[in-house]
Amino acid sequence: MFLIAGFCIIVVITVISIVRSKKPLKIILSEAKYELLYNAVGSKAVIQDYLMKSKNKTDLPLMTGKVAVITGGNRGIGKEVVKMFLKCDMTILIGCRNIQAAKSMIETFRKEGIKTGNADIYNLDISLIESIKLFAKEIKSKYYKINYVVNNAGIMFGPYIETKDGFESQFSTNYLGHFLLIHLLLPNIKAAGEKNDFSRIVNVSSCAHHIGDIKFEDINNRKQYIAGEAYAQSKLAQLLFSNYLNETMKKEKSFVQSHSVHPGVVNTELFDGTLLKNKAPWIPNLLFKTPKQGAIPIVYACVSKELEGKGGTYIHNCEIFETCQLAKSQELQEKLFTFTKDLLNILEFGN
Ligand SMILES: NC(=O)c1ccc[n+]([C@@H]2O[C@H](COP(=O)([O-])OP(=O)(O)OC[C@H]3O[C@@H](n4cnc5c(N)ncnc54)[C@H](OP(=O)(O)O)[C@@H]3O)[C@@H](O)[C@H]2O)c1
Ligand SMILES: *[C@@H]1O[C@H](CO)[C@@H](O)[C@H](O)[C@H]1NC(C)=O
Ligand SMILES: *[C@@H]1O[C@H](CO)[C@@H](O)[C@H](O)[C@H]1NC(C)=O
Ligand SMILES: CC(=O)N[C@H]1CO[C@H](CO)[C@@H](O)[C@@H]1O
Repeated sequence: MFLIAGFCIIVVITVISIVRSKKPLKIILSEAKYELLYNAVGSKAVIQDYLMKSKNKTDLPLMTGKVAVITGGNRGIGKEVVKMFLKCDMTILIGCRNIQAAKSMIETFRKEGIKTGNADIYNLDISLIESIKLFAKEIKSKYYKINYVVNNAGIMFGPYIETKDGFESQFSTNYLGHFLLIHLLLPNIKAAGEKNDFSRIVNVSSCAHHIGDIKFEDINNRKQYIAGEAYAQSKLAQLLFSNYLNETMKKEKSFVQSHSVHPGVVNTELFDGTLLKNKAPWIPNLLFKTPKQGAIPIVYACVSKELEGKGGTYIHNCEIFETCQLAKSQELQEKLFTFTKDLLNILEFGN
C-alpha cells in the first residue's frame, strides 16, 4: 500500500519538477525516463529487501590479524562496515577525505565499548589519481598482506563536474578510482590469499546497474549529461570489472575472489539533494534500510565461509543474486577492461 502510494506521489512530483525546470525537450525526456526507471528499480529493490528480511544476516567471526581496506568509511554504510570489522578484531585501513570525522567515529566506537580491532586512518580522495597513488604507496609500505578491500566510497547524481584529471565525477569516484586502487594493491592482495582462505575484493555496486549501459564513445557523458544515466553506468562498470577480475584471478590461479554487493536501498546522505528526499523524506525514513542493515551484506561478502570459492558473484541481501545480462558479457567486460587500462595508462594490470 505504502509503496504504491509512494510510487505514485514520486511520479507526480517528478513530472512536475522536470517540466518546470525549463530544459530542452530532449533532456527533459531523458531525465524523465531515468527518474521512472530508478523508481521502478528502486521500488522493486525495496520490496526485495522486505521479502528477504530474514536472509539479511551475517556472523561476525573473530578474524584477528586480517587486514581490510575500505574507501570512504567515515559515514553512511561504510561507517557500519568499519564497526563490524572492528568487532571481528581486524585491522582496518580507512581511506577517506575527512580524517577528523573518521577519528571521532573511532573514538565513539571505543566509548561504546568496542575494544577489539585496530583502525588506521589515511587520507584518500578516490576521485584523484595522485591521492590514490599516495594512499596505495603508504599502506603497501606498512602492510605486505591485504586480505580484504571494500570499494565503498561513492557518489550519486549531482551536477556535471569533472575531476582534476578530466573525468566525470561519478565515473571517476565510483569506478575509475577503484580500478586504479585495485591495480596498485593487487600484489598485496594476492600475497594474502591462501588455498582455502581467499582474499576478497568487494565492490559496493547497486541495483541501479540494471539500467546502466557503457557509452564508450562518450564515457564521461560530456555531450549529454543525465545524472542518473552516469550513476547507472558507473555501477554497471564496477560489476563488469568485478566479474572480469574474478575470471582473471581464477585463470592465473591466484587465491583472490571478487564480489559485487547491492547493499539494499539504504537511507543515507547519498540521497541528499534528490527529489525524493526533498519532497517526501518520510518515504526513505519509513521504507529504506538503515545503514547498519545495508552494511550487513557487505560484511557477509567479506567474512562468510559459504562464499569461499564463489567469487564473481553479485550479493543481494546475503544471497547470490542474478545480475543483468550485460554484466555477464565477457566481451563487454574485456572491452571495458582494456578501455580503462588505456584511459589510466596502465601497461600491465596488477604489476
Ligand atoms: N544508499 C543506498 O541506497 C545505496 C544503494 C546502492 C549502492 N550504494 C552504494 O553504497 C556506497 C556507500 O554509499 P552510502 O549510502 O553510504 O553513501 P554516503 O552516506 O553518502 O557515504 C559516501 C561515502 O563515500 C565517501 N566518498 C565520496 N566521494 C569520495 C571521494 N572522492 N574520496 C573518498 N571518499 C569519498 C564519503 O566520504 P566524505 O564524507 O568525504 O564525503 C562517504 O564516506 C556507494 O558506493 C553507493 O553507491 C548505496
Ligand atoms: C571493483 O570495481 C572497481 C572499479 O570500480 C575495480 O577497479 C575493482 O577491481 C573492482 N573489484 C572487484 C573485485 O569488484
Ligand atoms: C571466481 O573464481 C573462483 C576461484 O578463483 C571460482 O571458483 C569461481 O567459480 C569464479 N566465479 C565465476 C562466476 O566464475
Ligand atoms: C530488512 C532487514 O534489514 N532486516 C534485518 C537485517 O538484519 C538486521 C540485523 O540483524 C535486522 O535487525 C533487520 O531486521
